[in-house]
Amino acid sequence: MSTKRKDPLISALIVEEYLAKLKKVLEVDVAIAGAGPSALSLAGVLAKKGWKVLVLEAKNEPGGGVWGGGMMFNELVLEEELQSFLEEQDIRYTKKEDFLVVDSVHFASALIYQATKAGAVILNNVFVEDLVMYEQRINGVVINWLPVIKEKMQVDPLSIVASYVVDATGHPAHLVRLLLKRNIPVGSPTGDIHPLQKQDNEDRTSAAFRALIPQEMPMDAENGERLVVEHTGEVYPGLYVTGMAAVNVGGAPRMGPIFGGMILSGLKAAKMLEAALGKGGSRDPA
Ligand code: 48F
Repeated sequence: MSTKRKDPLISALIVEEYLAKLKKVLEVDVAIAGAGPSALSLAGVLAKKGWKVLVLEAKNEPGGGVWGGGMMFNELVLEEELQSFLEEQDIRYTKKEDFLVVDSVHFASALIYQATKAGAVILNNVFVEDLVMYEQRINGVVINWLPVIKEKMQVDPLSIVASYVVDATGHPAHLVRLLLKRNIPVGSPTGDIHPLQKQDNEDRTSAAFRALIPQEMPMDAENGERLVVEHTGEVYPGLYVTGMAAVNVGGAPRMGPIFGGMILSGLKAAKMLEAALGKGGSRDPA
């Protein structure tokens, strides 16, 4: 048996592999902020088609709002039309009425597994703190460790260059908010300017403006599920929104523990991005 200590070797293996992985994703086709259900379905589809996809998740666990089901009863509901999606992802479900019911832990882990198996890279504990912008177009993200942000440490970030960036940060719509804060006009995919920016006399230093007043309305699952898909799309050159971020930009009711709309939003974003990427060509297809 070797007398060499295992501990430094274990550390070296981790450092080497992580740095190699990080180096590979410094330039990607699509960088997605947030790893909720819309991001994971989007990442899975694009990665499967050979695009280089990076998902950046602030928390330790990817999956966003999926894990807790409805009020911690860890089951979720999806519309019947998601049956083929669940089958493709190898997710077990129970069919009841017009709905499909899934175990939320099984659902979250399957989405993560399928996206990473397809080749998407997920970096967790990484917070997207800003955007890269070249000539009036979003061209990447600025990242830092979540603890650096939480502790308000004065540590400069690193940048990732991407052909397209997706705001999948859910309720905060963090990337869109970064533009609004700087008074950069953000449209909704349906063509409207964000309501906050329509107000000529808006006090742009007000807390409300800085917080980006959520456009999320009280619960109405039926309309929420339809509108989250409708509001999915490009809101600024190079920047797309999906999932609850799209709801908060376009305006729609919340929908609670029904998740078909999130998946359909991710799949719609995948289709749009694929068309856009096809025109520009991949930086480095897998
Ligand atoms: O909110 P979230 O699950 O995203 P989603 O795809 O799905 C929404 C549903 O889960 C649910 C719902 C359905 O009725 O309302 O809420 O829109 O996940 C968003 C993820 O983004 C991460 C956050 O930790 C979460 O996992 N996130 C938020 N801001 C950042 C971020 C950031 N600046 N950088 C990196 N990750």
